[in-house]
Amino acid sequence: MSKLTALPAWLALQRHYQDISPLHMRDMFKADPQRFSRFSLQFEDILFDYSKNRIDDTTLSLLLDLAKQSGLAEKIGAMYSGQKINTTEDRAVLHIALRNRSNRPIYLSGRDVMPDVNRVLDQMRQFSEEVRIGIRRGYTGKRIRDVVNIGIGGSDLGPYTAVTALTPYIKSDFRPHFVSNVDESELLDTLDQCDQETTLFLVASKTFTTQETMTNAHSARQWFLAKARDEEAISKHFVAISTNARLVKEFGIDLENMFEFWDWVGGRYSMCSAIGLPIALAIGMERFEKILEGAHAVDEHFRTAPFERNIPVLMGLLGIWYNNFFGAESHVVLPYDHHLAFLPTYLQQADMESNGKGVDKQGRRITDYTTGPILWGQSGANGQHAFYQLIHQGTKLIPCDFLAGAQSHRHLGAHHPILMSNFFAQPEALMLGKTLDEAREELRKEGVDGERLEFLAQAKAFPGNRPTNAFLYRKLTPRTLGSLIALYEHKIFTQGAIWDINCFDQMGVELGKHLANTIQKDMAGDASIASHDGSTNGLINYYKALR
Ligand code: G6Q
Repeated sequence: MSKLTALPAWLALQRHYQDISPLHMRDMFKADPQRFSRFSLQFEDILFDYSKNRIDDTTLSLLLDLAKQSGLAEKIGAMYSGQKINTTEDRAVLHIALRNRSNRPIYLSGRDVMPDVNRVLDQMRQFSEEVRIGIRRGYTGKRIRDVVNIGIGGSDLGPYTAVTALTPYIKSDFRPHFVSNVDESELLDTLDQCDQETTLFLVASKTFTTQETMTNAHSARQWFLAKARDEEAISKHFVAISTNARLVKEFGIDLENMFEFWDWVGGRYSMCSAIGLPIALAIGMERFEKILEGAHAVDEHFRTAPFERNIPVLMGLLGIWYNNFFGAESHVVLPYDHHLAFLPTYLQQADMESNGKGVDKQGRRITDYTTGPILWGQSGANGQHAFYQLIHQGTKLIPCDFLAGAQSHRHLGAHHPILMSNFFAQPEALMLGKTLDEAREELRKEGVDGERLEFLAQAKAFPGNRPTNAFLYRKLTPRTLGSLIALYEHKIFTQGAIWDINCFDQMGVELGKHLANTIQKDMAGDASIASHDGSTNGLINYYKALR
């Protein structure tokens, strides 16, 4: 038995689950008119309503006991004080330093990291302003119009999500692009829209060794030189965002044009580092700093708020309640805010790469509890016309997060109120459901009776009692975006701390990379391959015949 499942709070939660699981939230709301005010919290203008969860006061107090007994407070302290909590890679985890607007010293091995953080922020400010106002121009003197970020995973998803989320703040004569996939279609489709004289490439790679990114960067360089015909011009059109100065130099990028970050910034936690340069270019450095401010405010909340009023802690605990006691396997994120359409994809990496682990921090295989959920989602209302059926009436329990802004950036007739009516209706429907009697009554009114009525009533009844969280904020501003991202980051941390796993490595992505390198060699020539398993040999040989 693991240490976690032997904790008194864990055992008490197992027993408590037997009491809670037969209860319906419909009845809990009827019995307690104060349920919403007791189970909701506000952080700045973000309202977090968690009252539509299958919990009561005892559940919460047992979950909070679990947090305490798992040493969550000490683990938060260890992260904020620069301890090397990423033990497999022997690294500290200090994305909180990237947005430490208080400038309070944060020490890593006795050295304050803040001067380095501030130096790179200054460099980003100067560069992005010079590009935006046209001081820094292309090799023929024309203004930069297209910025192409070449990066993948953590060096792509964060800035892409932020730039998409903050579309209303982008200068109209500025076009951001993101190329991540090694499939040439993505790079070529992007380059078709660009002109060498007015395009700036940001090669974003922490290691500067990633195969996809380096392949795309070399092809972009060739495309650029085909017109510019002068290697000197590269410095005006290529910059690097990396921790690896040696390889940046070897690529031919002047170190003056390198934006540094550090090994204590995990790829999927790097949006607030120099990896955010495309965001600063798109919306301006001042607004980029608003993202940092929003994230910092949540970092302080996570660090200082008592657990019972700590939103990321509660988000994490609620997830654990469903994941480990109800057996829920997935978690869905549903933004009713079109500009956040990419958030579920971003969170997929943040959550699944962090908490998709099967070994605990002592290096033991985890056998008696489950870790990170499958995270998925899509913007509302689109999902309603696609997969919500399964959430409402399927046999699986899928906890949901709904997010929406009370105000939209642009206005058109009744569009936004209609969107919001759906944002309110779906969690209500998921919670209330529709009883068999209600379904029968509706059918009777429609003139259906007898066996047909009973048959249809079964299909039309909804069990309800499906848990949802709602996040309602004023408007999707840079600050709000920063706060939302940090809330989820710390939720992930909370869960990883309780599951006793390392959220900050990603060994699981290595095996495929390694095999791809071997296979690339096997793909040369037409000779038939026999060195892999039967299926892989068969596929490679069929590919050789078709290509
Ligand atoms: C994120 C992962 C991974 C990484 C990419 C890109 O946490 O480590 O998604 O960001 O593999 O790596 P580079 O930035 O080194 O190219």
